[in-house]
Amino acid sequence: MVSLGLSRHIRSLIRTGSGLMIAALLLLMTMPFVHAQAAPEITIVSPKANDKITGKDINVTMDMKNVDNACKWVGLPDKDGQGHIHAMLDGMSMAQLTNFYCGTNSFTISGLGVKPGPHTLMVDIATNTHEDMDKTMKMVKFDYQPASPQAVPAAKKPASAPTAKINNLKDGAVLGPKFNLDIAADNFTPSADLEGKLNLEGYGHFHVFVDTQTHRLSVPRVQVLFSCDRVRNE
Ligand SMILES: [Cu+2]
Repeated sequence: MVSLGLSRHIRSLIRTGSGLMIAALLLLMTMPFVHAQAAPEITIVSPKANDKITGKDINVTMDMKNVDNACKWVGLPDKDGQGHIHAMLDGMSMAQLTNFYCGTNSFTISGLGVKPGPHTLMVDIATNTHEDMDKTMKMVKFDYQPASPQAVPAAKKPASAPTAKINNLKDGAVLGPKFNLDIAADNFTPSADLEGKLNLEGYGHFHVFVDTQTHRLSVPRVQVLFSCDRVRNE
């Protein structure tokens, strides 16, 4: 009988190394088909290559695929299919990060401190813990020619070292699931428009972390990171 002979043959193969491989193959063939998570993708819709931008600021629109970019995921542990946008102007490091963007496919980069002439915008998708997904990186070169270039303000040398303080939260307060944060700073002017531009004494922005003892961005598992100037500054 052919079938008997075949099964005896398979049994004898299974006793050998090659038989183990066949057994593994048979097991794989009987497993339900599992869809792999489609890779996140980003494309820059505007500006287009070599566009001349004559407005005050740089408006950016993107198309994103296979990523849920809701702001509520930012800072949580990494999860496939979740992430947000990192945008960098004329560089590829944290120093040129104009900001991160979530919950939207468009954003505006302030023209403050951007010199007229050619510039390169890079965008990529970052994981919840702000790790760049290098394979998603896209770039576009454009010509920035505003009617009136915006120079950065004069540096403000602080009288003493800048300090930040949290005004509205007490140690041990029970909060959630959402809470507002009221931060103030002395000897410091927060400016989102200067983010990712050259350092300017007396100016900067806030980073906010929850559930971490570290303030180094390279350390993974930072729970929440926001950077902005939309806080009360007294
Ligand atoms: Cu990020």
